[in-house]
Amino acid sequence: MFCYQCQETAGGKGCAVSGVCGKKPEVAAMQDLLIYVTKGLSVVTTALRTEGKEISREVNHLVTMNLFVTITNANFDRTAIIETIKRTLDVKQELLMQLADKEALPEAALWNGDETEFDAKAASVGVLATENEDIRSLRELITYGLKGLAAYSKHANALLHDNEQIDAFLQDALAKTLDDSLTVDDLVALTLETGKYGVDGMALLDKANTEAYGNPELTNVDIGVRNNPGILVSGHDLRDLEMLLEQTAGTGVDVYTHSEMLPAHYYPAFKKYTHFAGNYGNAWWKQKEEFDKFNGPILMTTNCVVPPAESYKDRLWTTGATGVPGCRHIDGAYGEVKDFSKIIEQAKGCPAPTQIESGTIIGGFAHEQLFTLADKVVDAVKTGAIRKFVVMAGCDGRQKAREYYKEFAERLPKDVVILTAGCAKYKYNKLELGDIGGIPRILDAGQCNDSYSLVLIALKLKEIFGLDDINDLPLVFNIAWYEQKAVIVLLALLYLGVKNIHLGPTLPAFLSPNVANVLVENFGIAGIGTVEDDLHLLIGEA
Ligand code: FSO
Ligand code: SF4
Repeated sequence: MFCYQCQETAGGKGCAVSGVCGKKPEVAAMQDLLIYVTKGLSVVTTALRTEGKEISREVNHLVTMNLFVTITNANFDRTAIIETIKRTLDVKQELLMQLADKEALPEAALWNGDETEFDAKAASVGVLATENEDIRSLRELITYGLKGLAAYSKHANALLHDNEQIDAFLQDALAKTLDDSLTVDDLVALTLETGKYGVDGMALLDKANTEAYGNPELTNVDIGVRNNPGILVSGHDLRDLEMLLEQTAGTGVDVYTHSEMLPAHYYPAFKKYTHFAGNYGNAWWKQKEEFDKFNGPILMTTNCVVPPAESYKDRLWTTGATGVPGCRHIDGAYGEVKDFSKIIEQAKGCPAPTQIESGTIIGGFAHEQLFTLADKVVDAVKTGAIRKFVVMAGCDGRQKAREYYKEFAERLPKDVVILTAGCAKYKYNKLELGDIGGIPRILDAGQCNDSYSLVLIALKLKEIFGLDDINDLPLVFNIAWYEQKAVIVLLALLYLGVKNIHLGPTLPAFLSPNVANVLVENFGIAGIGTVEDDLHLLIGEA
């Protein structure tokens, strides 16, 4: 196997023996093959569009789901991935029959095989199949961005919002990662275009979420526990959470959020559920310890899943793109109501969660909520009460080096405000950082995809201050990344012209020295240094 798509990749270079995330070579192989056949399918759908034929939503959804399955920490179930490969090949064969011009199709578009051939094929189609390291780097950068875009699209699709342009781009770009005639410059341009669609994808999801559940608002979320049995919902899929809240109402079972599901509490529509108890635990990587103590069932709606300990394996359930061998999976197509009754039955027989924390955390500062505070914020900037904003969005992870982010937040001067989104916030969202004239010093917009809100806020401030360039704002970016959703957020920021982003705790292993140089020279991307140096560099602290 060879995988280097996430920040925790072995030795900062690549997982070649087994994944640091727990992905075994036999699963990695099937993920490589799934990507390959999905790229093949995308060549065919793109060619069909060129011939004026329409591609069905089901096919668009198959592509996004396949990419989502291969995101870090989403799916460890080889059998389920094999079934998905078979289905993708069947769909592709059908579509190939509709294609008039089959000349010049790449091998991926034509390849077909049965299960006995999958492992042999997988061995020749992984990341290292592209020999030129710059082309490989750009192809992977684009593919990872597309995985993130696919994940955000999938959540919008689950709320019955679709955007054919996004799907068409996604498939066209996947197809282009197979095209040997594209140069480094072509691929750099495609990388930025991927960022444009990243913005569109996040906008689509924002619209889907806010139309369904209202605009997030300032909310205090309880982090303690109640006395009833509970179900813990993790991941990013708000529609899954909604269905579970509906089905648990009146059953005596409470529902808690975990990690990236925390922002669900900020949406008005979920506040009516009196059994929606609070948030339990921290970022994804602490789940082994925390799931054990939760005592009740846990539903993983997306990544980040850590292969479970035996002690709670029978309480871990997956749905959507996620899968863990030996854990039960709940199916359900978009628009269908999933049946969570078995999880609820299990919960009824479980003890209440063990309390691990107490108190509340505050959040809900997505675009509309912040716009209502705009006057206050602008005044605070004008009077100098707020010196700077620092965007610290992104992911948390297990590496010690990430302590940097906690320390950076703690040591920020008192006139600096943190804008955050994603699970990165768990490094500092329980610190007492206080407020500036009633404006909390940590403004949490929501999930990683709600980085879109942070962009809207920045654009609004730019307008209010009458600036021509977003980079002239008193705003700096110190972002943490882990998996491929963070890649699409980064590409979206680059597309919007944001410069001098600091990205840590380490730069991606999949950036070749030349590609990294392009990012440094054109966008001023940099890694992180010591807390001391970066406070000086970013905030101007002596
Ligand atoms: Fe975190 Fe995992 Fe949201 Fe990621 S839970 S690491 S960037 O999936 O998607 O922030
Ligand atoms: Fe390694 Fe990350 Fe790939 Fe897992 S997802 S195999 S940890 S690079």
